[in-house]
Amino acid sequence: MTRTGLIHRYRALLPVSERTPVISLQEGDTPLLPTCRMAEWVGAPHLRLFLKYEGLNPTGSFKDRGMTLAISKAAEAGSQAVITASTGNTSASAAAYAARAGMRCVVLIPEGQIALGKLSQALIHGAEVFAVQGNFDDALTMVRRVGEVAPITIVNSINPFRIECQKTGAFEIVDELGEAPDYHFIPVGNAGNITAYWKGYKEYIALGKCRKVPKMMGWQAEGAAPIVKGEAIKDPKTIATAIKIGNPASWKEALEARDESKGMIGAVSDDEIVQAYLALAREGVFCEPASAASVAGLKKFVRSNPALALSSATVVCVLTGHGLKDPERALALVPKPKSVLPTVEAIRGELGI
Ligand code: AN7
Repeated sequence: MTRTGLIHRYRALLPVSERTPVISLQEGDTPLLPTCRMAEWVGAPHLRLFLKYEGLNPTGSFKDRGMTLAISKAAEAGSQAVITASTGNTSASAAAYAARAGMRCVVLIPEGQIALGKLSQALIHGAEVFAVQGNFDDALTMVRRVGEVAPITIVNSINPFRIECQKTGAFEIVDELGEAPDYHFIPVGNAGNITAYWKGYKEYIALGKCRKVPKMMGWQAEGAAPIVKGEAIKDPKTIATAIKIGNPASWKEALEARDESKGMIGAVSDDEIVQAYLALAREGVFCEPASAASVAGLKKFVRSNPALALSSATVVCVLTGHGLKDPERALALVPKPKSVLPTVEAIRGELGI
């Protein structure tokens, strides 16, 4: 199949017309990777376990799914500038799509708290980046206020076109499996993605494209788990900077996804996230730490649900962003390369072969 981008591919199910200019980088159509040893690693060896590898989108995260429509609709409305608050990936995506559309892009990031890859993307695409002396929630509050008074389109997930096109992730999973999975594991930060996937599954079952919907299993980082705790967190803490969010914009919708699907939203520790991140890397899949929260969540869930340990259910874990986004985290977890003399003997000596 030729890559066309999401707006062309799912046009009939999106709010577009012939008048909508399509701003695309051929996003979507990401791999649904079968796993090798991960099912065993999570303690449920018989699961049919798949990884929706969203890191292979054009800017390296799932954010491109929603951004293609948000920027296209902004262009259709004649907007010349967009603004977003971001823990990194939204800013990278907004910057790239705005560049493509020839629009000005303004980005507010929490100072010193976003991964290097993401920052470099926003800057290289020419976004006007401001490091706010505060956290993501402070930055989002500012974006809402600026959006109210200035002629600029907000492209955070409070922009409904973002969620609307992110739902295509669910379409792709069902299109590929021929049915919805039994469980859908997903990291939760601002809670837009869990909202979008749930919308996608519900639309597909209404269209008769699947006969069931999955249980939506959302995972926050323990130090940034407002939905699990039931109250906003003033000073969220986690190494998974992408989901370091204390007051999610789509909180209510995430609870609906959880409750309507009979799923759950839980929390995993930074250590559990790191262990999943490393286990994924050991089978060739490099995602960013926040993404590994889905797999860490699955492992934790299996521990408290012995029935799942023996089950052959179909499970999809979404890996939301590429590992290259945060090279500093990867390097902090592994030994540095050893310096050797440029001789065969030196290498053989080191390797013992
Ligand atoms: C890799 O970029 O919020 O629950 O500003 O980058 O839909 O927020 C990123 C979120 C998961 C959480 N994984 O998704 C941003 C931003 C990765 C992410 C999430 C994010 P939502």
